[in-house]
Amino acid sequence: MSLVHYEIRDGIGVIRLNNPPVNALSTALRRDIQEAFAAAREDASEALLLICDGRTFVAGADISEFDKPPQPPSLPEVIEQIEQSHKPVIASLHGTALGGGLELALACHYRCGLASARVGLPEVKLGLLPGAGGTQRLPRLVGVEKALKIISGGKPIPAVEAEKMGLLDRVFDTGAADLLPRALEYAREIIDRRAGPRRVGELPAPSAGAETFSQFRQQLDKRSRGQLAPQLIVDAVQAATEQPLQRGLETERQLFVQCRESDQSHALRHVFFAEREAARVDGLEGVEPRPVHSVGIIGAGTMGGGIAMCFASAGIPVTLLEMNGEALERGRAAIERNYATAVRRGKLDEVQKERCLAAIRGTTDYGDLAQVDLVIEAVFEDLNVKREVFARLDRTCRPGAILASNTSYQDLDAIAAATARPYDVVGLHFFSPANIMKLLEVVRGKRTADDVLATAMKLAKRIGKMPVLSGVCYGFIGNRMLRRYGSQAQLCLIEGASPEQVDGAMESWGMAMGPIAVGDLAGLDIGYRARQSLDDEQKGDPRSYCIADALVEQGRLGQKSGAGFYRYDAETRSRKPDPLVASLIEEKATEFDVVRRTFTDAEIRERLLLALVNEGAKILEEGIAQRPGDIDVVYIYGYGFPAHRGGPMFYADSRGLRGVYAAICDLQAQYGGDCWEPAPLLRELAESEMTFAGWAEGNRQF
Ligand code: T1G
Repeated sequence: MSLVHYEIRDGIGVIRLNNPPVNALSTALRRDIQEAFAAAREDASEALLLICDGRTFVAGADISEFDKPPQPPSLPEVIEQIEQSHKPVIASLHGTALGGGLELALACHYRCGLASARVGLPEVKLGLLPGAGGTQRLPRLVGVEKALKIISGGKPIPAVEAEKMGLLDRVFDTGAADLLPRALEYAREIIDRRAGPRRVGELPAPSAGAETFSQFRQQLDKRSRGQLAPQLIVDAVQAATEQPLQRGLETERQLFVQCRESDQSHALRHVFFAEREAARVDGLEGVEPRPVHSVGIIGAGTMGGGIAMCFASAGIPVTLLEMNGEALERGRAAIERNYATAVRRGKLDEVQKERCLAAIRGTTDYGDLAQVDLVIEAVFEDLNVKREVFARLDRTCRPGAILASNTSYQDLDAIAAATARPYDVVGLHFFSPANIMKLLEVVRGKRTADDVLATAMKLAKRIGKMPVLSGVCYGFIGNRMLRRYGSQAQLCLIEGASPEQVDGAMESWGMAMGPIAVGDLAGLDIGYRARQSLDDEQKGDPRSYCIADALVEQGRLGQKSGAGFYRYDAETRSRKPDPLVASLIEEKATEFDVVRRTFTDAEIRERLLLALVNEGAKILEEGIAQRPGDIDVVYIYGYGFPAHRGGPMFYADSRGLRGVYAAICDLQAQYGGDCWEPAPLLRELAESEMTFAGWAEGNRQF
């Protein structure tokens, strides 16, 4: 059955695409488009209108086809056929016309659409560049500077802004139901004024001096360090200024293939699908979520306030409870400051800010939580405190209300046991700052009901979070792996590396921030306090926390106290090495009889990354995480792992598990300790020449 419907209405040939869910340009759709345009070439239509069914105009090439051999017709062929049409072709946009979708629209002679539509070339987010003329046609329409920013940034542009820059010719401020009639009117207008085809490819080649490109490359070096696609995008756009269209299109194609075959693009395409798969809980298909129309939050501190903002910004009324009026006031003031910052940064306007603030009602009375659909506890990270809160919620909240804990480490089953309704209890582990960080670990207790889980996963998307399911263990997925990673970083310090060498090694590899600086950012006192409630065995190797504890005892808590492992500039918060810390590290090495030595960056990376991989493999085989891709999503969105390296588990697969396993055995022989006890799953996969992804695929088939 064709994915394209064609009919002539008032002398206009309407070509309507219908390839759910996002009209991605699959091989079948490209073929059907080509046939529809061939048929329309000789019929009585005076102009052609390209429009889509469903929620959006074409959202791009079909990403799932990139790992398969290309099938004809290629998108450039289809685009060439459209642009060469002797009848005027009008594209009618709604939803998100992205990537190949926008390139399809650029092949048309005129572009109209809904004011609510957005257009963009997000290929760079997949480690790609526009491969169907975007780097050649866009600069001809909007100029080189704008084209470089749009393509290397990958962000969608609202239709009204696109119209201002000449990317769209007409914008309709109306609803989706009116799009077709308005687009037909616009097509009729073009016919009546005998405007004829207007080919973007025939516009004069854009011009820009060589310094435009060299300056832009320098800017890129800062913000997309080590990434291939942004650099090749500049090459492609520069070709548009130096070569005629056909030659420029060939150059673009070569650069596109180079990106598509790159490890970075494979990694980013893996992340694209892993994010979406992580939101699915195996076995929950068809389970009906419970409705959530109101939320209660306990604790108006940094976390509670940030969580309140997530719901208020999604239009869900919040009752924010604190122990007393003063604490409530402090919490509310912090929320107001955060919203004011968001307005200053253009993330929302004053009206939206006021609407969000009005959605948050403060109280000190538990009784005000009696009717809410969901309560999230974000109180002090102490099991007894949390159990008391849950026992009280159990007595207060209506039957069917979901009781969630934002705990980072405590045993969710022990918290649930404080209530008579453990099936209503779930973990919702937000990451600080909760109103900014996308990751949300949804923790499934032993007795969490399926519909409670389904509610949590759906609600996560509604508040703009990236949900990943975790089982119950110390630290769930992310913090459990972070503990291994952080310990290795500390051991490298006491054994001879400096804080700036450890952080430099990881940041030059692509981590957003090095582990030592991360500790200073979060606050060294958090780990210090958490360790007070652990026995020596639970604390682990004292060499991995003795330096941090000594710093806390000297009042050096990290950025918030102006000094931690580094000294911080009060204004810029930029970090500087501190000789006092270097001496403290030497003292601790002596105290623990550690003979210090020099480190290479490669050795630091090997220890920190393989610690993540080995713990991730243990988390997988214990069933704490559903899939290796889920672990990748956690580490990219919660801990700054470079997306263009795919996440810890994808990185291990791309290295080859035999080599990874052998390296971990070597580290075990050199250092011992349970960190380097190879995960049995890793050994098994290494011996059978498998990957984590292959293992997950096999699991899915059962
Ligand atoms: N190809 C294949 N599947 C896609 C897809 C695509 N381009 N976009 C979305 N899907 C699937 C997605 O996996 C999910 O599947 C479902 O659609 C709903 O997506 C030649 C080379 C359009 C803003 O990068 O940004 O064109 O999980 O959950 O939140 O130069 O999807 O339901 O089975 O994200 O409403 C460029 C990628 C491609 C756009 C909608 N285009 N997509 O968001 O739904 S490369 C993109 C998105 C290219 C050309 C180049 C979003 C969305 P499932 P969803 P959503």
